[in-house]
Amino acid sequence: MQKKLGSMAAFIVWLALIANPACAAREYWIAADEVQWDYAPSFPLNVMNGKEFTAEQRVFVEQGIGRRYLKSVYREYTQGFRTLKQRGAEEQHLGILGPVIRATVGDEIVVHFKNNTRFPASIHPHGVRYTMANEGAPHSHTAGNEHQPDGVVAPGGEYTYRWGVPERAAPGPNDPSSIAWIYHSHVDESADTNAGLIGAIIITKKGFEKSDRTPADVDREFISLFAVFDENASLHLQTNLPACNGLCDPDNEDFQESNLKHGINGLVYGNNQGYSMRKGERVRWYILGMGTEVDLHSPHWHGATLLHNGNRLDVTEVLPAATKTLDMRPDVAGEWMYHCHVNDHINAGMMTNFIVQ
Ligand SMILES: [Cu+2]
Repeated sequence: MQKKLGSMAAFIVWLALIANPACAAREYWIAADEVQWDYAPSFPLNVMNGKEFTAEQRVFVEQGIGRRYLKSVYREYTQGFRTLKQRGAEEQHLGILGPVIRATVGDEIVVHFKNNTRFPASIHPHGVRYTMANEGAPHSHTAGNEHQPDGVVAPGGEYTYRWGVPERAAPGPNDPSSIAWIYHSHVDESADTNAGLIGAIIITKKGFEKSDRTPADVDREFISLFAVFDENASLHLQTNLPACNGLCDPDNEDFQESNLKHGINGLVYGNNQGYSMRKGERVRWYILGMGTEVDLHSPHWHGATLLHNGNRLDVTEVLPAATKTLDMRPDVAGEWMYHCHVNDHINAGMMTNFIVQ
């Protein structure tokens, strides 16, 4: 009888656990895939002014390898990696970024990862709670760690990461109802991220989440990665070299310059066309940075202002691997410039438009 009651109690606890949405598993199927990426599909036109690219701009879209490169990107699949998920209109702005991973406090994030690229890869998350086996970064093998898994995945391999979402991964007292963290491959960190293996995790404050974990108090969310993709430092430089015309010496400074892609989500000179919203909406912007010393960016929105943790601004700043969450209430319709305000980066194409209807 005692035993029966015990197993009954265990069954009730198990039932409560699976029925309790506070313990939900947020399950994703994400692969690292090789794709041919185009930084400026509008070529030969610059979307910002509808005119042909100038000689100065052609350095970044035509010279050297040009505008199309082999890259590694994270892509989302249906369960069991059966089919590639197509992106909807609201995800168009994500560009080269991987799928958005969403959760709230108490959830467990479960990411089934498959490496379809020719190099080892991983998913290393920022902010959430992980053990060393779920870190997605190589460990020192000098300290008796030889047999401990680290989440680094060989070409063709698979791995399942499990990440917790405690309070310390969620918005703090001065944050809005959701915040962004970066995830990226961390085998050869610099080469992996320059190859394109990067995405965002959005954690919504407990009590503010909808069933899909988006925040209930905003109408629209956008993510922008301000980063200079350095194709000189990409995993795929050697593979991309045969596509080069003219000046193709990896040691030549002009060739190196042509491989610096100053983009917003990997798109230059207005080619990110997904930032579309309506007047009066509550719009949330998540800004991500990545890169090296040149990656000090100052995103600027024309025609609107934003709130960042209680401070008003129309320009913010972001450094490599840092993130910011800002809220906007657009009040003037228009097609507004949205660009990095660093002069050198403006000239190199770190700009696009956002549209208020
Ligand atoms: Cu910049």
